[in-house]
Amino acid sequence: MNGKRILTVQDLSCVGQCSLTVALPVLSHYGVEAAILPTAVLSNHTMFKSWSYLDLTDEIPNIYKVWKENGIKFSAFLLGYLGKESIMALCEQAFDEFSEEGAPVIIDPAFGDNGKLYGGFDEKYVAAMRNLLKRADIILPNLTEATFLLNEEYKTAYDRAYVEGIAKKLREITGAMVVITGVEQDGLIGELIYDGNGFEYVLSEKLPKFSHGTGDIFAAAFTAKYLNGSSPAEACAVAGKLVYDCLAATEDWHGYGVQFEDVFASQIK
Ligand code: PXL
Repeated sequence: MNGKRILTVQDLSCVGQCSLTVALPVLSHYGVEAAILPTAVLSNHTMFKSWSYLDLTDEIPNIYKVWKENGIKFSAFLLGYLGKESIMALCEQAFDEFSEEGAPVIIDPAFGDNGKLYGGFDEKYVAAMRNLLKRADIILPNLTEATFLLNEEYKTAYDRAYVEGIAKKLREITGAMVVITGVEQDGLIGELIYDGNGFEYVLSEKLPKFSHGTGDIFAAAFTAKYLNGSSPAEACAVAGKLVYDCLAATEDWHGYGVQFEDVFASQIK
């Protein structure tokens, strides 16, 4: 294999840019070949008032059978919105059967934001994700997901000791490098990275804007940069800047995600 071929496992939401519809263009933009395993097909993401949902759990074993016949392997895995607990055992099977040697597993738990679970998720899903994260080399929870995973109180006003305590506990239960996203300090926003040694913050200006799908953009850009040799802090800085630029390029919240196309188009000389 020339470059890195990553398998990204996430839902395919037909409308409202998130998950695979952002992971694919972002991974490609940063030079990583992306293969996909769609976990479900939705009419649109779950922040619209209603959605249809086709769970693909039953199809995945058929896909795996043929991947095996064709000797397909991956040099990394990026997991996002999985949707159902039944997909998690299938992800573990993929790590066992389709990994090249040393292929890193990067998991964004992708089940909540702003102190709440996304529609359709419950404590059972969170518990299953807590278990799956033990297979990860790097985890990318936002602060909401981090607190649900630990059964801790979600706070919007906090100090360094609070987030560093959370990062430490997540490291204890998963053994992974912990990258907590959406961390706010002194009016800035960014990530706290904890690899079991020191704490590293990657912070920059916060825009007074919110859009769903930005976590998926962050995860894809972070992963591509990391796979291409950037340190976790460098990968966070690039991914954070991309999210900032995308939010800046997007009008107010409209349900359709951020306009990353404008950002990428403006970079083409
Ligand atoms: O961006 C996270 C996400 C991914 N997939 C689906 C979602 C959401 C957030 O709401 O609904 C289907």
